[in-house]
Amino acid sequence: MKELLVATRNAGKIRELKLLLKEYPIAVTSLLDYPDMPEIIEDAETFEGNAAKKAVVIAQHTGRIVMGEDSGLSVEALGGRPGVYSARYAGEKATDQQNNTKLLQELKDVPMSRRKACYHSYIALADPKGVIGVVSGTCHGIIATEPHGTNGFGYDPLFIVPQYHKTFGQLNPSIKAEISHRSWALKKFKLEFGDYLKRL
Ligand code: ITT
Repeated sequence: MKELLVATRNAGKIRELKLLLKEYPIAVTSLLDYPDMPEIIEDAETFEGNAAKKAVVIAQHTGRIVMGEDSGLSVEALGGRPGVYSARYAGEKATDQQNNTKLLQELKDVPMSRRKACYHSYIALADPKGVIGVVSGTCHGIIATEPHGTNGFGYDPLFIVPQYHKTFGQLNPSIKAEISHRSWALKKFKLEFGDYLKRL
């Protein structure tokens, strides 16, 4: 079977990307399948820059076409933080739970009316010559005052989806696959770069 290598070590992302790409007859693999790949320093100031860097570093190392995804949460009352630092919000090796605790702490005096947030996903495709393209998607929500549910990953137990009055932690993964930032980015990706997936 043909293979698409995604330059990520995040198991939650990999699970979602596999579900979102399931109509293609390709095996979606990640850096967890290739432990000897180089470390990628995420030093760009934008999601787009980091997504491109992940894809290019691994494409140049492997000589293959590679997908990179950079994502995060922007909270209005925090001026857009944690943003590109979402994975390391509570520290360099922070767990999802530590990041969620920090977010709740920072928002402890903020009323529901001011807890608007937005997830962003940027997906890049690269070959050894460089970036082929980058697409993005967003998903709007509200940050809960305590965690609910265990589905998803990252900030999902705190991310209330207004149309369902539930967090992504509570909602079925099939619903997240229809409306998430990652799913919107993937929809664009399929329109713009679907041919690359067929020619892998
Ligand atoms: P890779 O760089 O290896 O892909 P990472 O976890 O470091 O893994 P990012 O730098 O893109 O990935 O950080 C994304 C963080 O944003 C992630 O760790 C979560 O904290 C948060 N995040 C992104 N998408 C999310 C989602 O769908 N649900 C919950 N949290 C999400």
